[in-house]
Amino acid sequence: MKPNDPTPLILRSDFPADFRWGCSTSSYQIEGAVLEDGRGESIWDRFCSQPGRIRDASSGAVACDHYHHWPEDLDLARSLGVNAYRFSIAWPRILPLGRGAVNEKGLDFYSRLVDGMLERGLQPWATLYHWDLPQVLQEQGGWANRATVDAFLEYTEVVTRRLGDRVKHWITHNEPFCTAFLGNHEGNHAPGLTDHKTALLVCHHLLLSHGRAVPLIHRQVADAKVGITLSLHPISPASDSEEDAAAALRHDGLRNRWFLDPLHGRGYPADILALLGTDAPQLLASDLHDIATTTDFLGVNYYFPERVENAPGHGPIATRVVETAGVERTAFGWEVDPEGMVTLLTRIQRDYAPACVYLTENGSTFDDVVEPDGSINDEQRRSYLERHLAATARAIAAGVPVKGYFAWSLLDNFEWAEGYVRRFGLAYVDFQTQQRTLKASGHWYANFLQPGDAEK
Ligand code: IFM
Repeated sequence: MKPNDPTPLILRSDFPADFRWGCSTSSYQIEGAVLEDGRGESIWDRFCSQPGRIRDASSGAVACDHYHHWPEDLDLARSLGVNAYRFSIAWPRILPLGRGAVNEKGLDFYSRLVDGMLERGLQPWATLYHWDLPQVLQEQGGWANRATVDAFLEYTEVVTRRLGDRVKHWITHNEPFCTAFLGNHEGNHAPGLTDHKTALLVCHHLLLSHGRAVPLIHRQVADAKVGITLSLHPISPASDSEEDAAAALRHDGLRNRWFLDPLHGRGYPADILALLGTDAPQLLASDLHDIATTTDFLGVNYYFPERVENAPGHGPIATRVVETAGVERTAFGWEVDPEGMVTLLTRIQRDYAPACVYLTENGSTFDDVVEPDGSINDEQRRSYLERHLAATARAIAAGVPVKGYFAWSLLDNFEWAEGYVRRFGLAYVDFQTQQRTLKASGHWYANFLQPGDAEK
């Protein structure tokens, strides 16, 4: 810290010595090179090619061109002082047709990337599915087709066989809520469908594929640590009314418990099943047993809380998320609520007691301004980061076994339906020149992680 900086809210030394510090990225959001080295088409390539889908009519075709800039990007991660790097693997690079013929060049890319991490002291954390399904599988029904579960296992087997000697930390899925509901009910993510029943079936198959992949990864990878990453929200009623209290419970049922309950051996929540009626997925006998497989950690992505009101006629669970006036928000409109993270984590611990928790994503988007001297003084993002790290420490003090924190994201990147409008990076990316510049938030994180070094 410079001498006149305000007293820090939190220090690295407030965390356990073995706490894991990282940053996160995902394949389609940064890699680009979509036509290179035998990569097949993904559902996001197809979705982006459809007019009106992406806010700035862009795509991940080039993105951060990480496929070519990865050594520089790993150097950047190392300069932050993190000791872990979370990335995802693009299924269409490995199995361009979804299953069958393996594209060795795709595997070679991730093998080089993993070696690059290890050379720089970054523990690799691989996510197998961060939304880029091979398009050819979508044409056979995508995740609504139970056969996609088998295809995922085939893909998992191929990837873990090649990388499992060096990658020990595996995340099966990133945010199955988004894959299922944004992609198949709300239609604002690939593949762009708008059917609730389909979304529920997709969701079931995602969870099933997770449950079946975990033992497979353990068989393939000695000393593997395997988990799933969920996007979860603390949910509260918009008013003191009994109707809103009941609505908050229902909303929590579909948004949080729908995932946490079956993963922890309780099956799907009965109150929500009753409301879904014939939309509920049809299960085979062993499905719930398979989904409830033991995991080594739960990945939690925390961004914002949700306040909910009763909304008769608004979908099967009749709830609506309302915006509270006068609260701090990011440029996305997401409420900034570090204490909400403590509420969420202590609730997960109380109700589910997972083996341990990693915050696999947390971050914010603001409208960055590049100063004439080239610097980016993103004080709001810096403050967001500091306050959420302080919240993480409070959750640990409250007894939640949080073992690591991964900032979202290392780089500004392709933010899905928002295109390049939303910047989440600790490093600014000039998408014309591909120049990376660490923002003030990135410098702050490096300073936090390496006290003393940042002023050298
Ligand atoms: O960019 C996304 C990421 O892919 C998944 N979690 C939320 C981030 C911010 O929206």
